[in-house]
Amino acid sequence: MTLLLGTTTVDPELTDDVSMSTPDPFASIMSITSQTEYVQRDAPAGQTSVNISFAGYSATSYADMLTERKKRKAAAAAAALLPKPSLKFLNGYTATMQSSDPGYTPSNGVDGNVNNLAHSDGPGTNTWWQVDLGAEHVVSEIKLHNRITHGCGWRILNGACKMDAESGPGFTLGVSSTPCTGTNLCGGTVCRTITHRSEIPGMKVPSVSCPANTVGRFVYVQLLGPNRVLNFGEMQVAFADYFAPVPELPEFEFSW
Ligand SMILES: [Ca+2]
Repeated sequence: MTLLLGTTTVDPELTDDVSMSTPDPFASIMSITSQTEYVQRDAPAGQTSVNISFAGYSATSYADMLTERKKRKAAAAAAALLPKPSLKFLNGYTATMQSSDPGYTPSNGVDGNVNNLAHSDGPGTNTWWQVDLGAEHVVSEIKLHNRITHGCGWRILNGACKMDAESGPGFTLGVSSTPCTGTNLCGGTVCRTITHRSEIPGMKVPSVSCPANTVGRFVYVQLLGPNRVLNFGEMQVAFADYFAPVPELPEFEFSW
């Protein structure tokens, strides 16, 4: 069986009838394709269905694909109308740390208590802590509740609890689609790098805004450079559901 399929200038927005009768899926495809360009494909003998996909979504009919596309656009439109997300405590989310003092687990950074500490197990290089939001989200704001006891909040700028210098290697707050690992710099978007005492008066870290449309699954604090001890009380994050952009025209892929 030889089949001719059109692959360009298809606009499903112009085809509102998603319940079109499709006794023959090939005929359905033919009915929605243009006449401007064709590719020739050979279907296996006896094959009676074709798989259609676009933007990572697979469907067994054009109607399914169109329904999914409309669902995505509606969800994205609804999300755009939601109020700006506010900072949330992250109880229940999973936190991990480059190293952890047994008495101060990474989960102390997301237990809703700004006073108890997540604490690295001694100094490390590019020491990090991160929380896993479970899926990609749009992250708009990060609030790190630093340790402010015994002068040890200054560790977030340099290696020592007591800090005489005005500045140090400092730290970053950021968002990434991939987790921080080893002694590497964490990836993704750095929302802010802080290196100077004046930026954290009284050792208190201000709320940090991320660039518009910052998307990621992991939110992290990372101390830059070697010999760094991380200790802080809690992280709060403002985030919203993420909807992948919907292409203006679907990019069809056909397979048998
Ligand atoms: Ca805590």
